[in-house]
Amino acid sequence: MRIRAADVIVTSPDRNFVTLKLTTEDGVTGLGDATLNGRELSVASYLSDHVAPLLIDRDAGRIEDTWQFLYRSAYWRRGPVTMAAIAAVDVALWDIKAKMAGMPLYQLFGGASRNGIQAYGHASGRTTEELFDSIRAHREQGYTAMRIQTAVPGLKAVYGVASQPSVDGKRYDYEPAQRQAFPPEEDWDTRAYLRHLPTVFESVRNEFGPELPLLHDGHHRMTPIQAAKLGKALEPYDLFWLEDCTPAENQAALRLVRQHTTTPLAIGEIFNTVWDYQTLIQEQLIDYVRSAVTHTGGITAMRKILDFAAQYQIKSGIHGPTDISPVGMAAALHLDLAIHNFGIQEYMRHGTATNEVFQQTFTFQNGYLHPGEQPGIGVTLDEEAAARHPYAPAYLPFNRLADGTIHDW
Ligand code: GCO
Ligand code: MG
Repeated sequence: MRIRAADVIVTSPDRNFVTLKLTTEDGVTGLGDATLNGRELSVASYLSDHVAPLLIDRDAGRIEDTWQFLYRSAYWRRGPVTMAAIAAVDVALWDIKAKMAGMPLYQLFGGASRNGIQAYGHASGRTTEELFDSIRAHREQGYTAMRIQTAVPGLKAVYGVASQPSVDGKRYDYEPAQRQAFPPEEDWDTRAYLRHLPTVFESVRNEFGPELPLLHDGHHRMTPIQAAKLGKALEPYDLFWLEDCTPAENQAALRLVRQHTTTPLAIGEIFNTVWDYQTLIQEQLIDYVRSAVTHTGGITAMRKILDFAAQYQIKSGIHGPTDISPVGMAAALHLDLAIHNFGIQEYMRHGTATNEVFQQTFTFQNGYLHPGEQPGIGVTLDEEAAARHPYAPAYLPFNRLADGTIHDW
């Protein structure tokens, strides 16, 4: 079955998304997510200028061969733009293959290994009171695990903390990228954060008890020794994981953190190939793999990373913020359901406009996600609705210290 068309659709319902739609000679379509937050148009160009022309007349069934062709023939390997583009092609081809087989995609991976996929939500607050309200609101929505982020005394705004409860007064979600022409500037002070955070976890445990799985994202801001200190300080509060405690490109840094703390570690949302995990997995320096299907070369590559991790008792924690489109989320859910070494799935729900553009069969009930039983990945794109939301420039923020130095964030 030959590929006849490869269309790149950029749309901005609530936020920007880049989607690849492949159509075969028989009219079967497949979707892939190529959204790279704040750099969306670079992947759209990579796909439409350099990849789409190479796909026409290729056999849609040759997924592994197409992956290897795109990865190796480009000569310039790895990198977020390349790997997001390859991911979109890969997921679209898996979608087509599963539709042709008449099965939901997870069946092609060996079928379900569990009944549902435990998800964690993003509880946050500027104050303890707001944080507690957010935890309660997430519980009402069914979440059984939560990431905890708060403001830090003395800092104006902290990434990952909702700036205010949204209109229904119940959701405390934040949007990673702001629709503005320049990245928003935030301030940062690691010592103030290290002093404050353990007190937040202490009050959450006192209020909500020992059972609720709690996660935290350090967002690459600490040095190895600071991360080690935080991991140790948080041990009494029994975290499910501490995420991105140091800038992730230095894998060896995690050795030092690991020597000092038993707090489980998760890393990898900015990684894009298995090579970024080589030391971390082989030396068992982490507990959870955080890559997104969308940013890591798709399902073909993600399955290999997770199988590698499984040999070392390392589990999945697939990235699922709002900048992963419903197409990228659905792809993750089919993997989550099928693999043995599933850990947890991040799930920040999308807004109404996004759900109108991307119609989904996946469900979220009693804290568990399920990809649904429709053949393929279970997402359709309403192209007329997509056209009503043109691209709008949006940027992630960045950090400066009190003296003006740019810091990791
Ligand atoms: C997370 C993240 C996100 C990312 C965002 C970048 O753990 O969900 O850290 O908030 O920063 O997805 O685009
Ligand atoms: Mg993160």
